[in-house]
Amino acid sequence: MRIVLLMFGIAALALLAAGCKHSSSKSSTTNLLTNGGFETDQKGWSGINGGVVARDATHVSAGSWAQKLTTPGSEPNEGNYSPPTPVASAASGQRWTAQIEIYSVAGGEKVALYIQELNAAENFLTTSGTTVNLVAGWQTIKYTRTLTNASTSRVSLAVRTFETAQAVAVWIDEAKLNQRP
Ligand SMILES: [Ca+2]
Repeated sequence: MRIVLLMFGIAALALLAAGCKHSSSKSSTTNLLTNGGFETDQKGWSGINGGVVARDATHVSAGSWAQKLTTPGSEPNEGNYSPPTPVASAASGQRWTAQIEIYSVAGGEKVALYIQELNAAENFLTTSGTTVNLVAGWQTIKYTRTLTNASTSRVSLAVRTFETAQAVAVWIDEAKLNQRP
């Protein structure tokens, strides 16, 4: 009887864990970036260097909502960055991939997709990425990096205008961060 009760207890715990929104269950193929689809809100996302982010439904890759990123064009490197907090298991030597769907109305913008390494206090340490000249419509940008900073314990994703000041309005959806084996 004790064994049966114990098994029931384990099953109940497993159900509780499965139903918990903050479950830390992870695998190498799981998207570890929370809220990359913007379906409810854009909690955790921020604009930086004048970049403004807003939940928007004008152009959507999946679901009903995307993020509209607007930059003023005052300087290069205007854009956004993602919430790093849920990705707490990053470490130097690990290989990570960032991926977004991004929409340009007419094309011509030059943007960078970055993986940012942060320490436990969420201070930025190392940023690296890939640059793309956008074409009109939806396109996928993907970037893989092996983390290098010994103090890295978190990663986040960022989209920025690159090299020159550009006033842009683009839409971002299906943002992902995956740890690769
Ligand atoms: Ca979406």
